[in-house]
Amino acid sequence: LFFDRPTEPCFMLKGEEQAAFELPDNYYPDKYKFATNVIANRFGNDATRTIPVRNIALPNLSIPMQLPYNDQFSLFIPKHRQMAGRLIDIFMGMRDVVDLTSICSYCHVRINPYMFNYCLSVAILHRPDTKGLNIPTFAQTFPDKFVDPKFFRRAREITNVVQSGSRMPVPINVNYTASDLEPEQRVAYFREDIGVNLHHWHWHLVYPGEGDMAIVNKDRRGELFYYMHQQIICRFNAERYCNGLSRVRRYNNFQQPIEEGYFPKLDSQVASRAWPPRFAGSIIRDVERPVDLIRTEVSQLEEMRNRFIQAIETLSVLLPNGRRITLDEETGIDTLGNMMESTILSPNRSYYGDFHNLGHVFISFAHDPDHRHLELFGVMGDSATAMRDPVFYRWHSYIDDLFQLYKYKLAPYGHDKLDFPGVRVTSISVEGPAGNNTFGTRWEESTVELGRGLDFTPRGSVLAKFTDLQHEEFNYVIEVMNTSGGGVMATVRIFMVPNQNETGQPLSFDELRKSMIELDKFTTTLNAGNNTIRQRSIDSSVTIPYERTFADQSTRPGDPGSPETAQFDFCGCGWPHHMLRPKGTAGGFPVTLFVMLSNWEDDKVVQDIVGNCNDAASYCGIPDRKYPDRRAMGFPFDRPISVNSLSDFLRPNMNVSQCTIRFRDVTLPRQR
Ligand code: CUO
Repeated sequence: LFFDRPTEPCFMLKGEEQAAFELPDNYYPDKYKFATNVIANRFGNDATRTIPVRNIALPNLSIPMQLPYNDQFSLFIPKHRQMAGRLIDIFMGMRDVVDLTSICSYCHVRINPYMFNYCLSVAILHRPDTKGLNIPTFAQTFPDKFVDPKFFRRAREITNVVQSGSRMPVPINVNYTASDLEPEQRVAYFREDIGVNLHHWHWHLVYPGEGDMAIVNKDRRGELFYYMHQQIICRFNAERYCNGLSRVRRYNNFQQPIEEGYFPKLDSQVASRAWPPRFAGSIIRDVERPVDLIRTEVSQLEEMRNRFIQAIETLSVLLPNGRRITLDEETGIDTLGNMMESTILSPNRSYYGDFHNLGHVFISFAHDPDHRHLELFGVMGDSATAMRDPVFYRWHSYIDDLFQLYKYKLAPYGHDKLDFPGVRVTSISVEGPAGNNTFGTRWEESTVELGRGLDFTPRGSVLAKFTDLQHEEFNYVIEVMNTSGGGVMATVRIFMVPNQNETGQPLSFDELRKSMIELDKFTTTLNAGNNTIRQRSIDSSVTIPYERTFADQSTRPGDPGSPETAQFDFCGCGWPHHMLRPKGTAGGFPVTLFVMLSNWEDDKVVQDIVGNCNDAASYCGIPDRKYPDRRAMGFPFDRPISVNSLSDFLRPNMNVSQCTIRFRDVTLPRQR
């Protein structure tokens, strides 16, 4: 119930079970106290179940309560992160679920709803007694961060006029933020995809940078910050090539205007404000906003960048005590990831600063850096909305370039790392309804339940109908000859890369290597002799199925409360499966499919990985476990190597095939 209808008081909240909370008298906020009896009668009568709340000694909530109830909340703003860190600590510190419920019912009506939702989600993901609990999809709780506000007017109309059960789905506009005059609009289907934005929000939920060390300090989280965002840029560049756009230009000159404008056309239901736009040609300026406790200059951003580059050039990091640590091959990228983001794992935050987060802050306040117009931050200030804006990709391209500076410092992989003696991949191909070695894409129309995010409207289901990109499912078929003298375990690594840029020019090998999109990674046993490996696209280690992205309740397996159901609900982190590959073109967009088999003995991480959400590990890792591959993320393409072409790079345990992605401009309903 705490996730439903975020701004409705929890003593009147009723979900599927028609339940409401019965609060101790001192829990009612002042604005309702005069009418407590009336309210209790009014809503208590409707509920078939009331949940009594234990009257606990309330902890000091003054820090999280500094954020006004009706403001925006941003993980990129240091002060907001501190407030959230305190609230997470409070939620984590509750003795049991009853106390947690109690403090939540007190906070729900007082704490900023975005911050409350974030902190409670983090606590539920990490408390031993709540792991596996159902967290509704963020898009269901806060649909205002994902859809055109016109939807809400239609939804209010339909819920007031038509009984629940007879309501037709309300269409959500797509392609509504710009006209064809704006070239960036050609890739709006990617930037504004609900699943893509949900993935990004979930990733930052699973990998917070602030708060309890036990929550932040996850295996290789700094490296995963680098890799997951690097992959987003690869994917976005491939989409651009398919749409006749050049690769993203990195945003690296902070004195120059940002050419791209973005007008989000989103309304914040909590803040009752439209998200501010950024006009084309905006320049970031020094930010001084006492209200957000931020005072920072553009020159500081430049200084942080220079210090970061200096660390890479000397392969060493200055510690607060004046000593230096070396950036070694094994952990260097992980350290740099945490330094760059930054997180509390940064070895010296006061010196290297908070470069990436502050970039989001500067850009998101470009329209009102000193708060003179009392405006809130733009979409770049929120991990649930940042990917909508073209400048997100320009910023992260630059971030990625800085990480690549480090990768260029590393020695290329030699035969010892790349070869798998006795194993020869004789072919890789794709079979599916679109034809051999062809990926077929099209539009798909689906519905998602958004009723639980509609505050103060009549109860019941409200389905929203929306359209996104989809592909025909396919199989990879990999033929392998094993002459190593017996059975052997292998890791299969599958990547895709565009053959050409938007003008049809081939990519150089170094560009190609940095453009490799991971599609799947799995372990298999090779018998002696010939092997045929068939892998289904739906089983990708990168993606989660549509049902998990949108937590479509009608397809939940098992009984409520069963382990399968908990697993189904829990794991929203994962690239949305409907965006597995780029869109392609009507004429067929040429790509190279690459496969490598590596020796599992060199890759393995010995651990038990039964349990929740272990199927989208490539970009999200596995909860409470180590990243399940010992190699560097992106291996074997994470390091440069001086060869001229992909064919020069290939070893016997690798192979490629030439494929095409063919897009049909039709919209089909989603098949369950
Ligand atoms: Cu995910 Cu910049 O980190 O957005």
